[in-house]
Amino acid sequence: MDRDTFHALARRVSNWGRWGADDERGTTNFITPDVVRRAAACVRRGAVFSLGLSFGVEGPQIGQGGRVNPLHIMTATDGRLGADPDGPRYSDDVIVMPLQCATQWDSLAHVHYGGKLYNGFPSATVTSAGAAKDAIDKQGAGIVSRGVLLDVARAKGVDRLPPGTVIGPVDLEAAERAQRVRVESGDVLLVRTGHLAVFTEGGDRVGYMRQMPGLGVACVEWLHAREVAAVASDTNAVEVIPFEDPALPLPFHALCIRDMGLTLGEMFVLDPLATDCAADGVWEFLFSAPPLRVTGGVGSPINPLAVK
Ligand code: UVW
Repeated sequence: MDRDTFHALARRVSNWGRWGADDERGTTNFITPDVVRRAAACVRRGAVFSLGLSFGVEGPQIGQGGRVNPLHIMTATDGRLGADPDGPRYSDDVIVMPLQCATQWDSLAHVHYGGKLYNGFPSATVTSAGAAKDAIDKQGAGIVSRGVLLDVARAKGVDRLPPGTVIGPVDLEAAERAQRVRVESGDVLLVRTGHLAVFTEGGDRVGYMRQMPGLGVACVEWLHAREVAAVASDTNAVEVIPFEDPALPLPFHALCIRDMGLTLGEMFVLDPLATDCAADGVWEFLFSAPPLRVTGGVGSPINPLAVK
């Protein structure tokens, strides 16, 4: 994709100013009280699914770009509080971890280009002190909405999509038809590729982290038209890697995060939920994944929940 085509697409999907000049939340503004009420009505059986990886040394990171797995340190074990040896005791711990190391949200300050973040804030507002604009704590009121899972791998009749598979709007719509569900304004869209099993079942961290199936650039306008509030997948990038055009790295991140103000969720555990949805034919649920309110954070670890 040449520079002019990219910039024309960026202008078509831009949400800058849509929710005011000061907005730092972007498309989560589509999650209105009506959307939340509709999401709550999706809870019928009381079945709860955790969509998060555990945060520990067993995580998927390979050290690329300084991203390591969490280091969990006990700062107190069997700590005594008083003179009585049989009295109450306590344990404490510390965790040192990249906010991007496992299941996570990208904030709207995570990716930028042309010197601007989402809604036109200068990229220089992200400093060694953190992001003064578009940080993850600005999403503190959410993210809770109706979740819709599109199992693209299942719709294509495979367990896993091979790395490098480009998912287009036609694939999302084929999954919608197969599952009899439609992604609507304010929904959180979860896209299953099956790729997480490369790590969780195959134990291949490098194979999981370096190449993956994912959404192609053509999906950006589709997500914009459907007014999706957030999109997440079971891969490390949501978008396809290798990139569709080797000369244009992270195009989907750039257009979604910086132009649309669309938060991306990565490394979601979707297989158990997908199995359940395939069994009962219900692909919508109450979705809740509040980010940690990390002041100035450009991302947040999460344990997303789907409730059916
Ligand atoms: C980058 O690699 C910059 O982003 P992400 O971890 O969101 O894929």
